[in-house]
Amino acid sequence: MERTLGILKPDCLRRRLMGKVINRLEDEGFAFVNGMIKHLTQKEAEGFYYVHKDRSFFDDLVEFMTSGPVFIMLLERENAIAKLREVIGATDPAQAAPGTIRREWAESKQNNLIHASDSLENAKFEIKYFFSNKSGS
Ligand code: FUP
Repeated sequence: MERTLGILKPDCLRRRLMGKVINRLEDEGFAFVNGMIKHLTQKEAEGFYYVHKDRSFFDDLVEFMTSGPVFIMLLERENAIAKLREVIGATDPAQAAPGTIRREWAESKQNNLIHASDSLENAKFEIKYFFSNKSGS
């Protein structure tokens, strides 16, 4: 079994889409190992998206990610990292494959509802970032 980190972003909570997205994740075979609702501080959002710090969209991304609470999910499934990426779809909802979460419900490249770790290395970093070692990674 593999673990990955997902985040339901502020737009997902504001639009009351958590239930729909969680339902979809469970239908895809993901088990919830841990989860928390958290309003990220600027420091937490900046640290989480550190790899993007030099990108033009970084400041807007941090502002958006701190604009309201998020739901941080520790998820488990076989091949969880790749499967979650597949289920959420491409960053830009307009480019995402039909049936993916972002294509179905997301509004824009920035307001794209959900984050998912994109590699084993990043999943380890991201799980530790929010859940430390208490819940295992
Ligand atoms: P993803 O892994 O699909 O979430 O996408 P990236 O890691 O490339 O980008 C992280 C977040 O930055 C995206 F979810 C949304 C935001 N972003 C923009 O706002 N504009 C862009 O052009 C690219 C990314």
